Amino acid sequence: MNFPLASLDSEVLRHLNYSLGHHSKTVNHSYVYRAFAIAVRDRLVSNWLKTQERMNASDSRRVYYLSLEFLIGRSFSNAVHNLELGDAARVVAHDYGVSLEELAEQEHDAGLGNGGLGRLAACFLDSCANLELPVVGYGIRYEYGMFHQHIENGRQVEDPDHWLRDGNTWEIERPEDARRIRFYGNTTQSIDADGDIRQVLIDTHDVLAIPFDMPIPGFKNSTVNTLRLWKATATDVFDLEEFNSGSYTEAVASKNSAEQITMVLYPNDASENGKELRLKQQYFLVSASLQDVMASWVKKHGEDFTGFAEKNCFQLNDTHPACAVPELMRLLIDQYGKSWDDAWAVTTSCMAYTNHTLLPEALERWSVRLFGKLLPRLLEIIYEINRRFLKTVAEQYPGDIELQRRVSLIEEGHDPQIRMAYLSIVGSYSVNGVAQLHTDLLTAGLFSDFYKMWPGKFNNKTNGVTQRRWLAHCNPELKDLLNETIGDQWQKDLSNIKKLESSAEDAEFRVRWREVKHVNKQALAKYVNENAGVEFDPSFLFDVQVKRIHEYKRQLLNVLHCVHLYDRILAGDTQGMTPRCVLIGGKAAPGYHLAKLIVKLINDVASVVNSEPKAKDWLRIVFFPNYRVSAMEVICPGTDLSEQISTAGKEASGTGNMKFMMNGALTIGTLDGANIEIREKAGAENFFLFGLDAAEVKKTRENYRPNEIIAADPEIRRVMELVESGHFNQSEPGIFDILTRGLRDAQDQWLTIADFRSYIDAQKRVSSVYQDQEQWSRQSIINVANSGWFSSDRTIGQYADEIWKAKKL
Ligand code: 26W
Repeated sequence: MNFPLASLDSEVLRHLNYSLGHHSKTVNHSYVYRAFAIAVRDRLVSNWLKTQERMNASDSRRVYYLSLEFLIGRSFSNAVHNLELGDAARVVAHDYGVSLEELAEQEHDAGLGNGGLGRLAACFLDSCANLELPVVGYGIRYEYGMFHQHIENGRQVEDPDHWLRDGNTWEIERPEDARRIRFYGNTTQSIDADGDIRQVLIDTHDVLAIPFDMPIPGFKNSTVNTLRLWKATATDVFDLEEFNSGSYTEAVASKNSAEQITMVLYPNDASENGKELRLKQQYFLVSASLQDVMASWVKKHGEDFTGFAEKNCFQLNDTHPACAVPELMRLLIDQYGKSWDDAWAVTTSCMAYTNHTLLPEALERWSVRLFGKLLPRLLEIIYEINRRFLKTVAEQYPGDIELQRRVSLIEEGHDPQIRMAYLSIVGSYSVNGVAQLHTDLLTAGLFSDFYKMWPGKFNNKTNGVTQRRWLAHCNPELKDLLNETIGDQWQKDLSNIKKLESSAEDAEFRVRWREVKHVNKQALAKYVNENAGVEFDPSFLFDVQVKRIHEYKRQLLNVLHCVHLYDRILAGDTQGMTPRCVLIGGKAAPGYHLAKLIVKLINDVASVVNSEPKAKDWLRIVFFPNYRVSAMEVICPGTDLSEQISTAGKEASGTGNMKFMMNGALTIGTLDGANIEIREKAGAENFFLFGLDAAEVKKTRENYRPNEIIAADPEIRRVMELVESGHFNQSEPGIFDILTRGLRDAQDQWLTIADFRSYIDAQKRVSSVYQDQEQWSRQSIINVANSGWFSSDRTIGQYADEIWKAKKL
């Protein structure tokens, strides 16, 4: 099945004419982009269909990656790159008077995720396609993705992100695969055809799930995998009662309430807010996806599910899709008439769970009351799972009532809660953390009771990122230099990048290395100027922290350091100082007031510093608005110093840290998450370490006296006094008091003041190494040469071998 395609230029013209209805070549860039995108997409279609056939024919186990978030960003240049269409596309674009880069910028980011967890899912899909693994992503097609952020008077303002406004070339609607999702109602018993008692759900409110498929192209191979995103819509059977009572319009309007389910992505990345609509989204995704997978099983194997788990596996991206455990039980028992024991054997052999956070406030719990109202049958099943589980605990550890209370799937209290992480652990055969430290902390802390019961269930899979997006196509200058130096195999297999290491000692190579960085810094400076109106000087050190704004990530520590530099500049103490451009970017959850106040502080410090003539030659600060995937593609190639400064024990892994490393930045960081592994691979001498480690953090909390630290260190004291005096915001006295009081509070969870001195000293080491450009280049090259471990191809290889037991197509 090869569909004949003409040359790219005639295909683009044909789509401009016949798909979009435009005739001239002077049409606007948006239409040219769309014609291009369709022409590129056409080149994926036959391999896409073939990949589906190969998947159906293969007897490998198939994997379904269930995630409420896929932060894929743009697809156009990714597809052009993977199909090796770059040269041809450049020429055709030129005919339309536009560069390929300008065309690419026409595409809206698919911002269907918050941050790390969603972007990881996108990198994983890319790696699965590169490795030709039979993996399908299942997610939600949010009408509105992550909000757009702009800054007004230093504060974050959110605007809706209607990313589908100009259409989405990369999706194909498949109404024939629609699934019915049932909410609310009551459970009752009935007798089935065999005379057996069955639980049935009646009086439900039903919604349809319509799939939209997006192609995920492999790199220079013929594999095109699928990301299937579900959209909610009304069933066309209208509510008869409403209909007959003359409420025709009301009945039609109910369409609206169905479509609400997939209207908007929840923009919280660390605290679950317990909203019913969010639980609806979770169940909607899970039920539609499981029904989809089971329907294709039944088509091939009939209703015998004994071999199902051997051939199918569901990876749960955090607990957001944890309803998959009781939903698979429900489908097997209620729909296909299986016994509890058979259903449980299948379920616990095909579910695997990844945890992405240690923060207690991010651990999902659902009120039993709310859950039982929305999903009454699932609640019954969860109770039964728990009853049986606690019975085995009682048998294994007789008399340990306290243990039973601790591990129960239900947290008792005046408003009992379902613990979704525990449900996921009990229902899965594999539980993993996302960096070695994170996994160690999980098994020793949060999940220790379960680890003692089932040590073999737990494993680590250190995160990774795709070097195709995060090196080859975001940093073409470096790509070319690498290809010339070590060949181009690293794009397929990043372990090859180790060959670069010897070039660190080659002085001519280091000159070229710096030339590449310089070009990227110029591009970043231009981008900063266009988006934030601040001039960055490419001869300064570019010091960057971009990620969600959160107390534990300690953007505050970064700002305090900026204030310290500013204080030194004002005092004329610039001995040994290195001129810096500091860039901070990221979104705060709309309801997270402290995080929003941190954004305001960064902006206010930036505006005072940037308008101080004495600071001009030493320090520029910018808060970069609306940080997103496509912004990172410009930011990471131009970065010298990567800020990874979370309180040790809080950042599960981090993945931005890996993108910066691949692009030649050096890291200043704590012993947290994957920073530890980055430092191990790069060598301690090529990493700027500071701060308490996770064990010390725990110990320090017992007797923490930040005020004494502040009083004893004049430099720190002056920084606090500058902020507290209102120097950075004269018109709103006391506005930052909540922040400074938090820093001085003995209960401060994040120990910012405890790490401040060590951070200042590490930044001094950064400054002095940067002044030796030869040394900086050596260390930068060594970092890149040792970034092979952080390819998501390595991570996915481990998931495939150790958890999924899935084989290459
Ligand atoms: C709405 C509730 C909620 C709660 C937690 C939404 C999202 C979360 C995620 C677990 C937050 C998240 O993105 N975690 C990040 O996952 C990355 C990929 O594993 C890690 O690299 C980051 O360290 C971790 O913070």
